[in-house]
Amino acid sequence: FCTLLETRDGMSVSRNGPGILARVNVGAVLVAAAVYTAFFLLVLAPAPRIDRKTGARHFDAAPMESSDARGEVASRGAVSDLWATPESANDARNVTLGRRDAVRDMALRAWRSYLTHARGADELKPVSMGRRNNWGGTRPTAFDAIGTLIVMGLHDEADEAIDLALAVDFDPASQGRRTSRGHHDSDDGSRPVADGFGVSVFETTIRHVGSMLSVFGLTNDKKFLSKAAQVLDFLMPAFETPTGISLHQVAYRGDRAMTTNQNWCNGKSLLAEAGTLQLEMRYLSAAGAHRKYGEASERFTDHLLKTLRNGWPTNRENYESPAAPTMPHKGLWPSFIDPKTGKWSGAASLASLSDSFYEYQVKQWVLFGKDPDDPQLELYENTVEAVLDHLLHYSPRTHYAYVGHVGIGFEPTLDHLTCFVPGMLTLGLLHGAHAPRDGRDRHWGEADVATAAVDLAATCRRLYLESPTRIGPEVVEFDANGTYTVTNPKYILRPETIESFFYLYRYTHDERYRDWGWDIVTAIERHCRARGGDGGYSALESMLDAPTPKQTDSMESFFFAETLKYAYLLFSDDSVLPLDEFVFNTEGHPLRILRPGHRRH
Ligand code: DMJ
Repeated sequence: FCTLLETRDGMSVSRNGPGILARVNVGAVLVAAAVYTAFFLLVLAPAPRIDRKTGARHFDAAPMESSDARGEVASRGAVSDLWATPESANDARNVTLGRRDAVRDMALRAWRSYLTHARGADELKPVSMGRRNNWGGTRPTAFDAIGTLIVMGLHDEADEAIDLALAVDFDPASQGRRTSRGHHDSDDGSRPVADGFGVSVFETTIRHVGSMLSVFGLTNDKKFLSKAAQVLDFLMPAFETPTGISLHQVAYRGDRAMTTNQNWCNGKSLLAEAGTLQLEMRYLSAAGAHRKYGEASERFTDHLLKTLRNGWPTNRENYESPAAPTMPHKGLWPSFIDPKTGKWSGAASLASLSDSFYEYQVKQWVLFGKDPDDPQLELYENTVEAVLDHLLHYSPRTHYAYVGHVGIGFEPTLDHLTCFVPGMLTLGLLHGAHAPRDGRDRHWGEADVATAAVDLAATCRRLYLESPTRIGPEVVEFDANGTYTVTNPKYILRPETIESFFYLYRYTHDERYRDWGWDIVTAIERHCRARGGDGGYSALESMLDAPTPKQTDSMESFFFAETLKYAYLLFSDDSVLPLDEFVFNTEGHPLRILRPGHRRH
């Protein structure tokens, strides 16, 4: 694989947009759009080669310029006015508003379908139009939908979502009363969490607590702060470990809490879980609740800093297997941590076991006042240096920029989850995290970081564009020729790509990000809108199976909290949830930056 330095030459970026992709003459495209589109969809859509032995599907990736040109044709070729090439600024604005309203309609239909078929359940089964209680009756769909419905101006719907959310009783003292109340499948009234159900500390913090903190910021109503504290009180037993590093889950038998890590983790906590609670818990304390939440979450940060002071990454004492530490790079943390000893183990990536931990470094720095001496800034700077040094690769010949995994060596794996990285870097740029500062010795500057963000986002875009359904894969592996193989073709309505387009649009105001986002929205509408359903959207078994990929009858709550919200914001003005007033948690819940007068933890 080419290194970053070898392949960076010739690529340029400016604050007004990337210069890496050739644009075609949109006027000419418009004339032939309908014909081209039919032709493109039927004839030119990239067909995977299928390996007869393994069944793996390989893509002979096209050079970047031509793939983008094909994308212009594809994105502008439909009959709907929403694809029309605007002739004036006024037309352009109408197209954008039309797209924004189309996303709002998607949200409204999906929410109504949830209410009709699964009101009060954890999730809607969008195809069979049934209900699924796979989250212990904690109603993540209701919690995750509230903020999106508010932002879209759907206030009656938001009020109903709020009622459903507030009715879930997380009070630890209530849990023992659950069986006598026979509540679990009832749709109305207050009800505790399902008996013995293992509630994920991470998921519940980012979805339920994040939602309540966000609605508190949007409404200034303190009952949402109290609810956030109630949910966290339910979770607090998970922090009772020798190091204070939290465990994966809490379950209540009666009112007795039991905590464990996941079986497959061999007693370890995950970086993405223990390290992605701080934004919410610190915020709750800073907004006026008890200090214990922020303090409990910061024991993890203290441990990070202690590890750094103890000579990490070169001091082998920090590793569980000192003979073979897998993590040689400062700023890239191993994925597992032992909550008893604090020792680290495992490889590093910005994918599933670690992702949001990195996202929360810069977000904590911004949310808690952008103090230049905040250790979160230093952690973030270390991470960005290490990512650009060691994880960011460009495929030879085809020039896909991607963030892989690193353990003993580099692994050329690209996960959809890592498509949040361009957005994270762009947020850092927007807030000046990469600006030159006295006393900082960093060898990657703003222009390098911007190039990385733009190039990574372009790869995420290409993975969508080059798929037969125009939906991006969950995981691909690159080979030495610059070709990639889709190793996990599922699509579970993930938001990361459109999320990054949102940040990049706010930073550059380059309309291409809106066009790219619109392509994703239309692909979701075409393939994920539940067949046989009445408005819900379904995950897909394989994004390779055009023209009718199998729908798996699942609609995760982050489709509301993130995918639809970021799409809506992409087509909204900067004044809607402005990025100098809000920081989005990893579930897309906007936390209002607290002003003086609010106590800070
Ligand atoms: C969301 O729950 C959050 O964004 C989390 O950080 C990662 N995974 C999903 C969305 O893909």
